[in-house]
Formats: sequence, structure tokens, C-alpha cells
Amino acid sequence: MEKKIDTLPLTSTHWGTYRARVTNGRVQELYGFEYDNDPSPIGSGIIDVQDGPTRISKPSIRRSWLENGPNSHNHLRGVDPFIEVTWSEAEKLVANELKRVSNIFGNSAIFAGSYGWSSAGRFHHTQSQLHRFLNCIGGYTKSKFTYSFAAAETVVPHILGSYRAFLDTCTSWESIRENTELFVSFGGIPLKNGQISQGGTGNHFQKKKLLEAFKSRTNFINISPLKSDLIGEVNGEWIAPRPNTDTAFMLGLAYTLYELDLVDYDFISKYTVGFDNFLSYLLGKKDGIPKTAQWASYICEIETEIIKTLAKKMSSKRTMISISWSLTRQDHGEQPFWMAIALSCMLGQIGLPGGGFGFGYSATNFIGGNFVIPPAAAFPQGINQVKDFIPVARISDLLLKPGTNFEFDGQNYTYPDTKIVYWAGGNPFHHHQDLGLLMKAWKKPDTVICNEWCWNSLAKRSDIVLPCTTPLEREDLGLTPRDPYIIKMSKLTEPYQDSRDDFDIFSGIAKEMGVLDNFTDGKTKEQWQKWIYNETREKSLEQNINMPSYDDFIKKGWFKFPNHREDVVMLEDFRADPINSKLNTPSGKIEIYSETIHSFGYVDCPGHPVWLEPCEWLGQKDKKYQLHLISNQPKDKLHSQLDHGNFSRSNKINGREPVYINKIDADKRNLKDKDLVKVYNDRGSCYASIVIDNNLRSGVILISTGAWYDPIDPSIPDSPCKNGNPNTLTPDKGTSSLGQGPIAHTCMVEIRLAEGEIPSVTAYEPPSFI
Ligand SMILES: Nc1nc2c(c(=O)[nH]1)N[C@H]1C(S)=C(S)[C@@H](COP(=O)(O)OP(=O)(O)OC[C@H]3O[C@@H](n4cnc5c(=O)[nH]c(N)nc54)[C@H](O)[C@@H]3O)O[C@H]1N2
Ligand SMILES: Nc1nc2c(c(=O)[nH]1)N[C@H]1C(S)=C(S)[C@@H](COP(=O)(O)OP(=O)(O)OC[C@H]3O[C@@H](n4cnc5c(=O)[nH]c(N)nc54)[C@H](O)[C@@H]3O)O[C@H]1N2
Ligand SMILES: [Mo]
Repeated sequence: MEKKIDTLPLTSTHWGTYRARVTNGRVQELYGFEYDNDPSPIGSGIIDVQDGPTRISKPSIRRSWLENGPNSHNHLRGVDPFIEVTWSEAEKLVANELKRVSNIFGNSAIFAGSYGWSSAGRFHHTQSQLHRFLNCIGGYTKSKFTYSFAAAETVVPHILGSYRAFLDTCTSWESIRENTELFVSFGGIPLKNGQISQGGTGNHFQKKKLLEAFKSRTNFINISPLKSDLIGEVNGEWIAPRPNTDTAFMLGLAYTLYELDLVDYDFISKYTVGFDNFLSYLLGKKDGIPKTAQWASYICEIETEIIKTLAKKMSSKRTMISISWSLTRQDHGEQPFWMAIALSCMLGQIGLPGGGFGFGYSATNFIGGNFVIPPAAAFPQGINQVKDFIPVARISDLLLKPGTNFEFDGQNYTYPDTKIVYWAGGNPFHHHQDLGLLMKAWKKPDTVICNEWCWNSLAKRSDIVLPCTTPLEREDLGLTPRDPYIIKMSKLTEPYQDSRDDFDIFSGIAKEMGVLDNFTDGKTKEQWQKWIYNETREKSLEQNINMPSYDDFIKKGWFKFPNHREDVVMLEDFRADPINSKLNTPSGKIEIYSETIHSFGYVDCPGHPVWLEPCEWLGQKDKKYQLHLISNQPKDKLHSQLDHGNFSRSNKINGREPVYINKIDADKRNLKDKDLVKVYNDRGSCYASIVIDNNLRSGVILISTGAWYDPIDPSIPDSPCKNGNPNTLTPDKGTSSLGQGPIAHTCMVEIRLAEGEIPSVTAYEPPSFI
């Protein structure tokens, strides 16, 4: 008899918790966890690719590298065939190369920022594994902050004293439901994103919470180029300014509040510093340009009356301003966050139930949760002796410009000279902007090593490819501070062919290098998992939370942290007592003007929020390309993960990535549904299939990220991508000297019918072998 679903073994992913039916050594089906309100269909994407030709079966070495040694024919990365070797040969090759580079050039020549999401599972967290291993041999050059919101991670601590602390304590949906009358969301609340929670989630609550708020009292406003960034069921108003003009829009709102005497000066004087300095900019005393609603209207292409009406509404109602993370991933991405906080200060509702601002409701599931944050222990990474780093998105600059200087958050640093790139658990050929430039940069290092489970665009462009397991093939703990559920992840199937857990891969290399005991600390994988659990359990006791013993937890398979008894209200304590609960800023208050940032002297990020023209946008004079490309997060996968699976591929059109376009823009170019088109600009191009969709602002097109990079000629850096990867088009530039964040959402392109025969997609085929 078939087992009941709720007795099947559990697994956890960034897109949710599932129970798995396993027969004949394969996972046949994944069922949403019985406590999940809204399980994600993304999970099914792994079923058909858990084994088979896209899996990496053995350690594989690029031919020229193996035959001629490091730094040989680097331009053939992605072209050369691979040669399979045994694990002991691979371990020796990696160990010798690490020793060579460390001895001659020092460990700063090993770049292992290795940004990326890898898989859920606290112990097998790939970056922790890689970093701990490299710290055992003297360290590595790291990367700082995330692609998600690097600009906010840099600027918000200057304004509020921390970013992460407030990200994790956004006002809970319960407080919104009971109090918020107007929910103004810049970048919307696209539920496609709420499928994801970093480290996993037991229950997708976003949709339910959104509907509850709507039914209770909340009016939603979606300020975004895409109508679909808010679900139709909540009947929201759609305002679609030109992309990247949100700061101007908010300045127009701020000016209106001032003009109509709707500013809460009590709040301003009690809780903030520097308003007067900002006000003189707002009123045009600094640059002769008052930032009126009409001024904003001209920049945003939104009627003045809409801006003025919204400002009045915001001040007369309990208002929550939600600011999407996407607003940081654009040129001058520091500004919209700073300006949203300044605008909230003017409204004076920060710290009140359902009022103030929040950082991206539904960028992921966890924002707006009201659970006690689990004090989740982690696999210790050790101490990195190397001080060099890059701001996360400066990878091409690092490789292309060793020895040159860069600015970051008020200081000047130097890029080290990189000889080895070691990537595990991320994919720069997915996440980085201007892939043509990255292709050029990729020729520079002597050696590229990666741990991967599938032959994706990174594995194909590496010299040494070490095959790792997927979470289906190993035991782990689903544990994260961003979700109340702790999940016992079961080993469901045996590792595919010769693949190994990252821990075992690094143990093998560590042994070869004489640091095995340092790396493992004498513990097995099971012992480490138990250690992480018990550390977390001990810390939980301090909060009077009784987690079950490890053995009881393993028996039951999961544990849930309780909810807070009261709703979470961001900055409530600060509002109640700004002296004893002062912020960690120089003034202890919210810094609408920051003397610190001003003192850096950055023209691209002065001492208070300002409107700065992006490097490319619809309002640019004499612009060469007419369409603004939005490359948002994909609805059917996480980044590039499982793009090769059935679920993602079922959403392709004629086998290519869809590009969404408004009918007006399509008609102008004579384009019809399903046409194969070339999307292009000076940086590169890709092919995609047309979907006509009037839920896009005209002048804007959309290609979601995630399609595996697949250039027609992999030996040419700007060869068109057959598979529709938008990062062939996006610019590689920092948000500003302050944050140096990525700016994927700032990108102008043109589009036309594809000419001639376009070669078919080969992204999902393994490379050739000798
Ligand atoms: N144009 C554009 N580009 C963007 C964005 C955008 O909005 N627009 N968004 C950016 C953002 S916010 C982000 S976070 C990044 C995401 O970029 P990444 O996090 O780099 O993207 P992923 O596809 O999640 O890469 C994770 C990789 O880890 C591998 N992996 C999974 N499990 C394991 C494991 O157990 N061991 C090992 N060794 N590997 C494993 C997967 O196969 C996959 O290749 O992309 C950024 N890029
Ligand atoms: N399904 C799925 N969910 C995900 C991910 C995934 O890969 N797949 N990735 C996760 C990760 S790593 C992250 S960081 C978060 C990111 O969360 P977000 O940053 O919120 O994600 P995006 O989808 O890039 O952007 C949300 C919306 O912002 C709008 N937008 C873009 N530019 C502008 C602008 O200039 N102004 C305004 N007002 N709106 C704009 C776009 O229409 C877009 O749909 O998503 C997470 N959730
Ligand atoms: Mo992200």
C-alpha cells in the first residue's frame, strides 16, 4: 500500500518544504508540506533533471588546462572539451594549484567571493563550506554584500544605523491588516517572488496575508512598470512611471506635502536630523529647481494631479510605503531607499502600527512575518587572513584591472591580482551584468575551479569542475533565521554517479593539503548537523523557547518557532523612546541628511537623497535605444536554478525565453505574438520570443532572468545568446561610489525580428568530452 503523504520524508528548498515520494532510487513526486498555504510549483522542476545528461558525473578538467597546465589557452574556456579524471587526481590538481598560487602570489590571488544562493540546507551551505576550507589554508579575497540590494546595504546603515536589523523586522502583515489604510508599493508586491525565502520556508503566507489585508481595510497602490506586480484580486491602483524615476516621484510627493503644510514637523524634530538641509534642496535653493509635483510629472511621465492626489491621500491615511529591492538594482540605487525613508519621516507615521516604511514586502516570503527569529547557528567559517575584497558586483573590474583603485563607502581600496577563481554555489554567468565583458575578464585568471551539480554556463566555462550532490542526495537541516520552521532534510536518493557533498569535496582537498583536521574539526557530517541544531537549541532557551532534543526532532521531522504575541511594528521602540532606544547612527536619529556621507564628497551620492539621472533611461536626451529593459526575477524558477527542468522549459515559447512587450511598441516594430526577435544594444544581444502584453507600461520590455547563457559562438565575448539571457544587455556599472551595487534594472535596448536561421538552443546539452 502507498504511504500516506504526510508520512513521506521531508526536504527543504529556497522555494518551500516538500514531502517526497521515492521509488526505484528516484524522486518521483514532491508534495507541498501539509502546513504550507500556497506551495510553489517550482519544486517539480528538479524531478526530470535529478539525473541524466545535464548532471556532472565525474571530476572533469578542461583539455588545454590538463595538457598544458594553468593559464593555457584561457580563451578556450567554454570551447575546449573536458577530460574526466578520478577524485584522487582531481584533489591533487586542485591542491597543487592552490599551493602554487598561494606560495608565489599569496592568498589574495585566490578569489572566492563565490556569490550565489546555492541550495537550502544549513550545514551544506556551499559558501560556508568553501570559505571554511580556504580559511584553513590562509584565506581568500572575498566579496561584500549581495546582488539583491548592495546599495541599500551600504546606504541604509548611515540613515538608520543598520539595514539587516530593519529588513528582518519589517512591520508584520497582521499589523498591516488591522491598521494600514493605504499601502503604497514601489515595485509592487509580485507574488512570484514570494515563492522564495532564502534558506527555505515551511509556509508561504504572502498571498493569504495580502488578501486578508485587502478584505480588512487596505487599499493597495502598485507603482511599477508592470501591472502584474500586484495580483488582480486586491483591486489595486496601477501607476506606471518611467522605470528608475521613483526618487523623482517621491520628491514630487514630498514637495506637495510641504506645499500643503502636511509635513509632520513634530516627528521631524524629535526623530530626525538634517531635514532643513534636504528641504533647501527640495525647494530648489541649492540648484534652482524646485522639486514640485509638476517637475516630477515631467520626469516620470505621470500626471501632476496623480502625484498631488496621492500625497494628500498618504498624509490623511495610515500609510505603509513598501520599497522593492529592485529599486536598489538600478543606477543610483541608494537614492530611492533614502528618499522613501525621508518621505516616511515627513508623513510622521514611522513606528505606528501599519505605518511607516518597509523593505520589499514579497521580495521574498519572510518580509512581514511575525515569528520569533530563530537564533540559527551555522557551520563556522573560521577567520580569513586576507583583507582584500570587492563590492559584490565588481567581479569583471577585479579581473580586468588588478592594481587599480576603487571607492567604496567612503574609502579607497585596490583590486588584488587574481590567479585563481573558485566558485561554488553561485553562477556569475547568470548573475552578473554585461556578460560580454565578463567573458573578456574570464580569460584573465590562470585557473577557474567550480563545484556544481549540472553542466550550466559556469561549469562549462571552468577549468576544473568538481561534481557535487543536490540536496535530494544528502541529509541536512532546513534552518534559517528567516523562517519559523526547522526541517529535517532527508537523504532521498544516492548521489549521482561520482558526485560528492561539498563537505566531502573539501575534505578530500584538505587532506591532500594537510589541513583535514582543521577543516572537519574531527566531526562527521551528522555530528556537525547535530552540533548546529544543539547550538541553536541552546540559544533558543535564552528566549524561553524549548526546541525538542535532536533525536525527537529527527523523529518528528520538523519544529516550528512560535509567533510573537504582539504584532511586529518596525521602529516602535524608537518612536516610544528615542533616547533609550536611539538608533546606531552618529546622531542616534534618522539621518535625512548624513554628515558622514556628505564628507565622502561623492557627486554620485551626496549628503541627502537627490534625483540623479540614471546612465540610461527613457527620459534621456538623444537616446540611442528606445526601450527600457526590465530583467526581473523569474516566476518559474530561482535565478538560473532549474532552468533546464521541465517546469521552466514549459514556459518557453518555441523553445526560447519570452520577451514581453506592450502592443503599441510591438506594432511600431511590426512584431506579432511568438515572433523570434533579437534584443540588442551596444553591449550585446540575445534572442527571445515575443509575448504581447498590455500589462506593461509602453516603452518597457521584460525578459526575466535565469535562461542559461548560450552564445552562438562561445569563443566570441559578445556573440548573441540564443537562449534569451538578459545579462548580455545589462550594464556593468556600480550604483555609485558609495554602494557599488549592480544596476541590472537600468538598461536601454532595441528589438527587431530575427533575421535568417537562428541556431537552436544548446544550453542544456553537456559539453564535449575526450
Ligand atoms: N539582469 C539581472 N541580473 C540579476 C538580477 C536581476 O534582477 N536582473 N538579480 C540578481 C540577484 S538579486 C541575485 S541574488 C543573483 C542570483 O545569482 P546566483 O545566486 O548566482 O544564481 P543561482 O542560479 O541561484 O546560482 C546558484 C548556483 O548554485 C548551484 N548549486 C545549488 N546547490 C548547490 C550545492 O549544493 N553545491 C554547489 N556547489 N552548488 C550548488 C546551482 O546549480 C546554481 O548554479 O542574480 C542577480 N542577477
Ligand atoms: N520566483 C522567484 N522569486 C524570487 C527570486 C527568483 O529568482 N525567482 N529571487 C529572489 C531574490 S534573490 C531577490 S533579491 C528578490 C528580489 O525581489 P525584487 O527586487 O522585488 O524583484 P524583481 O522581480 O527584480 O523586481 C520586482 C519588480 O520591480 C519592478 N521594477 C523594476 N524596476 C523598477 C523601477 O525602476 N521602479 C519601479 N517602481 N519598479 C521597478 C519590476 O516590474 C519587477 O517585477 O526576489 C526573490 N524572489
Ligand atoms: Mo537576490
